[in-house]
Parts: sequence; C-alpha cells; structure tokens
Amino acid sequence: MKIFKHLLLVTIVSLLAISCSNKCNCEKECCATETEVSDDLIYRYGITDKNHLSAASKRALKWPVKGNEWFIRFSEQYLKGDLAYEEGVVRRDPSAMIMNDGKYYVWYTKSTGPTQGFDGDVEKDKVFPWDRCDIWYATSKDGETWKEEGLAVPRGEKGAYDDRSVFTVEIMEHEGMYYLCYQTVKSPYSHRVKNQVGLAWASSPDGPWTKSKDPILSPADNGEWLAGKKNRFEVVNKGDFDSHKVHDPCIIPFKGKFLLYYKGERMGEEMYFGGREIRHGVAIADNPKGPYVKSPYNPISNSGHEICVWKYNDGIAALITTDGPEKNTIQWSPDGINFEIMSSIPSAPHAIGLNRTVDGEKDPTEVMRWGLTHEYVTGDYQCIKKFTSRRKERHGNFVDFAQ
Ligand code: AAL
Repeated sequence: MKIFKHLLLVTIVSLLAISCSNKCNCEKECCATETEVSDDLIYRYGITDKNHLSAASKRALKWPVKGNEWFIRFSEQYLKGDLAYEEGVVRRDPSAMIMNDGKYYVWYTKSTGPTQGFDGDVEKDKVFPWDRCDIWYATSKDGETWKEEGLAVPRGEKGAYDDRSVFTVEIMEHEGMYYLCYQTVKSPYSHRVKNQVGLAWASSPDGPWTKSKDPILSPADNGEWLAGKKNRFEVVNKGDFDSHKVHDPCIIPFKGKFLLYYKGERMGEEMYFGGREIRHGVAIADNPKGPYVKSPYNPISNSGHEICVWKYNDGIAALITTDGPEKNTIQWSPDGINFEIMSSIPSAPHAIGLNRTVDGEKDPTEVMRWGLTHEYVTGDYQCIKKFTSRRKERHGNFVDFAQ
C-alpha cells in the first residue's frame, strides 16, 4: 500500500513533468539538465551516477524539496450522545465545526427510513440516503458527546427549488453573521435531476435562518441528454465538468472576496482513472450572499470528492480524496485557484468537517488534527464520527499531536 502511494506521487509528478516538456521544443529549455543538477540533490536521492539518470531519478530531481509537515495519517472513532449511531436514522456529511458560547457547533444532513432507490416511484420513494433530508445541528462541550439541538434549515415548500431535499451543508462565520450553504434538489428526484446550491443566513448559530429565494449556484447549462432515455450516462453532449450537479459547497472568505468551492458532476459521467469523473470548481463573489461567478479557470482540481478547504499561509489548502489521479493528496494554492500537490496520504476520512475553532496557521494541517466524518454503518443508515490525524515524526511508533 505504501509503495502504491509512493507510486501515485511519482506518477503525479511525472504527469507534471510531461506537461512541462510538452510546452517546450526541447526539454533543456525549461527543465533541469543532468549537468545542472546540484550535488546536494544527487546526494539527497542517493543517486549512483549523475551521468546515468533513470526516468525515476529525473522525476525525483524535479520534485520541490518539502518537509514532512504536510504528510499525515488518519484514524476514526465513534461519538457519544445524540450523534452515536441510531438505527433507522441517517446523519451524515457534517459541516466544519465552529465555537460559540464555549460549545462546538456542527450542522449535518438528517433523514429517517430506508432507501428504495430509483426502480420504484421516485415521486414517493426515497432514492438515496440523502434524499428527503433537512439540515439539523448539534452542539458539544468536548467534541465527543453531542446534543442534537434540532432543525436548522428545512426543505422548501412544494414547487420551490429545494422542495425535495436540502443536504451536505457547510458553515461560514463572517463579521458576526452565520451562513449555511448546502445542496438542493427539486422533486422529482430522477437520475437526471439537476442539483443546485442554496444559502441560508442568521445572526446567531441557533437561527432563525433566512433562506435565499433562488439558488446561489447551478450546474453549467451546456450539456444535452440523449432523448428517450432516463439514465445519466447517455448524452449527446457532456457539457462542462459541472453540467449535472454542483455539490459539496464551501464558502471561504479570502482577500476581500468569497470563494465558493464545489464539486462538479458531469452529464454523461464516465469511468476516469479507475474511478468517478469528479472535478472541483470555484465561484467568486464580493458579498457572502453572492452573486457567485464561476472562475474561468475551472476546473481547479481534476480529482477529489467532498470539498475540504482551509486558509493557510496566505493561500488556500485542500484535501483531495476518493476520485481521480491526484486522490489522497493535500494541495495548496497561493491564490485559491492554482493548486500544487504538497503531500500524498494513505487514505482520508469521508466528507470531512474541519475544526475551524483552532489557529489554522499553526501547522498546515492543524484544522485536521481532529474533526468530524461519517460512516456507512449500512447502505441505508450513516452516522457521524470523529477523526484524528497524526504525523509520522520518526521511524518506529507514531507520535500523536497534543490534543
Ligand atoms: C457525498 C457528497 C454529496 C453527494 C452525496 C451527499 O459524498 O458528495 O453529498 O450528493 O454524497
């Protein structure tokens, strides 16, 4: 497994190297030649003969030199109180945690009852565990034992853009106001239904929440389904990377703007690097409530799944999980758009809710020292869990970060 992870990083770096050499008529124009390589680097990588560099050594010599601070590993634990697993109940996709009045706050997707799928009557059935959901919230003094406080944002009235389900929520606190952004679906929930993003705001984390009348983000409108079919794979034109669904929204205030990161799913999605065809985009606004304009640089990641982004060192860091050739990497960008790989990790918890109550500048991964995730206890029911992370500081046993 370790070897596989290492190979993944090597592959990624070689893809970067290929893109570099493709831009040049001759590799010598933009990439280090064998004679230009410093003896320090030859020593660092233990290279036998600098006049006989294998492809692997050439790639290694192009790696930026990095410390170990971006390389972490995760483990997971169950929670107590109302967020312990409950048969018959779906609690999943936790938001980041914030602190208010000495308590951690988290928002999440909640529903009850089993999932029937798409084979029956989608007007009546529950097609996914995240169908027919509302957004609930819970608080905790220690992050271990949680009290469910109640409903935060319900589904909309019949006919509204969010009348079927509201789910996969994130919290942003800004200048004394609280903003929840979340996925929305309008009934009927078919294979081809478009998913949008809604927003709600309040002056207290306990609400009451005011919902946006319209979605703040929608899929690109340039794909075309193949007529006469119901599935999401047959298309005349796939359109942009986000032509079907905009998911996992997360808003970060950054340098006077508001960056809305999201996962794009595409009409006619294909198998891609052995997994799903998932990419990430960003939309930018001058005001927390929008309007959000998609960046012309989208997609800003060709891998990943649930969005997990945080501010670090005057830029934005991202955990890229689950899908694509760069899965299981941590990346960083100076501008929130142009991300570079900083590390590869063995695996990552699903649907991370970061700990935004700490000083994220202390360490690149401080916001992930511990946080929330979810587990599929069964296909029907999921529960929220805690994760912790640690860095391998030396050979032998792990050293845990101080909690
Ligand atoms: C998650 C997220 C979104 C999807 C579903 C619920 O992993 O990507 O939230 O809609 O699965």
